[in-house]
Amino acid sequence: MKDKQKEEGFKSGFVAILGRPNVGKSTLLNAFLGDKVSIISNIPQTTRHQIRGILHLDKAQVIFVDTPGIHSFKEDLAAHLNIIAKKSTQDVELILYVVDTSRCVGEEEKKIMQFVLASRNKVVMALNKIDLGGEFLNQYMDTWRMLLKEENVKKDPVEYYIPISAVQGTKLEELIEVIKEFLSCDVPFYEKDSLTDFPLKFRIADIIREKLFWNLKKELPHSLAVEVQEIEDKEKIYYIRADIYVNRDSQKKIVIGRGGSLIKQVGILCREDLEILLKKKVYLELRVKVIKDWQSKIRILKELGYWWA
Ligand SMILES: Nc1nc2c(ncn2[C@@H]2O[C@H](COP(=O)(O)OP(=O)(O)OP(=O)(O)O)[C@@H](O)[C@H]2O)c(=O)[nH]1
Ligand SMILES: [Mg+2]
Repeated sequence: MKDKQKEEGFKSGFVAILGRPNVGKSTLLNAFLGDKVSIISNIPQTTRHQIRGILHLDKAQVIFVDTPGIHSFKEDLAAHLNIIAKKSTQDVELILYVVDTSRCVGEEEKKIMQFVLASRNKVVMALNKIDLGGEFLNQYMDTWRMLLKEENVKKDPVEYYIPISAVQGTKLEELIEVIKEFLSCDVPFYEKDSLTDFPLKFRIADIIREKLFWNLKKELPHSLAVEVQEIEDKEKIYYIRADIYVNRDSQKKIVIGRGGSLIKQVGILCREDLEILLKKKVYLELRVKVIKDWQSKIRILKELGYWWA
């Protein structure tokens, strides 16, 4: 069967998209796919899952693995997001290491560089956000090369340094051509029409979380999670019920908003996206629940898909 599927010159493989929070990893994944698989916001730690997006090309299939941004906070959820990100570098052909050239290289970045180097993967460095001027582009390359010297590494694992803009689509075609060089399997892993294997329940929860992120001030998003409790397909309409978890009563008030205004606005935005995703009308019921310290409750982390055992 496999032999039948084999196509002359066909190549496929896995590529982990790795980097600090907020550098544009999910934006890049969506830009590659021309579709929205991973949620985006200007708040660090937006992505909380390992999300696979499948790019189908002529004679090639690339499975991109979007990951939570790596950082050094110690709280429970953050620690798990790091584990998810780091595990994603196992069994991949390539690490697509994304950096933000509009921000200077900080200590956190150096730790990520050390991790990337220690993982012994081949690497392509995507120097993102050049539409903002690329002020620190050279600093990233210099810091990386300095690390190689310090660690006495003779052969640079970064095989290409490519300045890109995920938002504007600059140099993405070139980047894909480069990535194709690293694919090593000769049969596809996924069917031709599949875009992602990210479970629908988590995808819907993430869409709701994205709209909450967009409507809330910086700190609160880290305190909330969304769990989809029910997805019912009633022929002409999807009925979806989801819970929004926060840590405190005061946060619940903020999420609901004055006279329910914020949650209503979030609901409207969610329905627009969900109806595109599900290709049907959607009835969405959102409830806000206070669960003190949900970030350290293993059962909840597992339910949310944030726990990697
Ligand atoms: N100007 C500019 N902004 C970008 C570019 N790529 C991403 N962004 C913005 O950067 C912010 C973060 O983007 P995300 O794609 O959510 O970043 P991420 O790396 O996935 O972040 P985490 O999931 O938190 O790790 C968003 O506001 C994006 O619109 C780019 O090429 N240029
Ligand atoms: Mg992300």
